[in-house]
Amino acid sequence: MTDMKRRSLLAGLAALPAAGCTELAETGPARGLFDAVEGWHRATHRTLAARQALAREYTPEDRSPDIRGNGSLTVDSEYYRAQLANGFADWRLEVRGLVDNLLSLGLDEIKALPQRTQITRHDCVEGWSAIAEWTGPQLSHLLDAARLREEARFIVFRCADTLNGNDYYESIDLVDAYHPQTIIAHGLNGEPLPEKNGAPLRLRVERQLGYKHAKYLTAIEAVASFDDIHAGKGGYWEDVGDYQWYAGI
Ligand SMILES: Nc1nc2c(c(=O)[nH]1)N[C@H]1C(S)=C(S)[C@@H](COP(=O)(O)O)O[C@H]1N2
Ligand SMILES: [Mo]
Repeated sequence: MTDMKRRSLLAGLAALPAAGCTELAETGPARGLFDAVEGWHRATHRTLAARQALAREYTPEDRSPDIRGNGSLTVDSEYYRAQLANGFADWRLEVRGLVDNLLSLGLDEIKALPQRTQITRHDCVEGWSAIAEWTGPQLSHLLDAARLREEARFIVFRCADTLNGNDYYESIDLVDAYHPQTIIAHGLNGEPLPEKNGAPLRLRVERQLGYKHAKYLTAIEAVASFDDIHAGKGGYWEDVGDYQWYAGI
């Protein structure tokens, strides 16, 4: 994605009506159109601003005593078991799909990027919440390094586990992908992620419900649509369980 496109995405569209248009719209029927367009810009800007707002962050004392695991708590594959036993020394995270610069990153490289630490609340639709401290690079750094293409509209997260025989995966749009609290976490409460919570890497996307926070990440994929991915609804639970794709909180 170019800087231009990113800036307009992130700054909103409110600044668009240009001086020339204002003059044309001063009087007559163009006025109504102008008002409508301006109203649309304002509404778009408001929606975007709401989506960019930060999730609440907490203090260390607020942290829950334990972060229970949910969904997959372990990964069966031989590859994963060997990596776990080896401290994930050879684990790779790919950043691929609609990018100009395909990346394959080891944990050390991910830890060498600028890091963000945040204490946030996880909300699972099954009716439990937990507050924890998460650490990792912002997803925006990875996407910028991979140079997202213009056609990219969604970011898909591929995982190492299967649930009921299906690959777990998830996806978010670019507003959430570039949200400052969207990180690829390798740390939980100052320690490496335990297996039950998604070792060695999991998504934290703090303005979304729990099932969007993909664990056991193997790849981050930029796509234009979900049509060719599993059942086409953009995520494991969206495909099999009728959960909404947009799970904003
Ligand atoms: N790969 C993978 N990611 C996943 C799941 C899963 O089963 N597999 N479960 C999801 C659900 S429903 C929730 S609530 C959170 C739970 O995260 P936790 O296990 O760290 O509590 O992970 C989400 N991400
Ligand atoms: Mo969940």
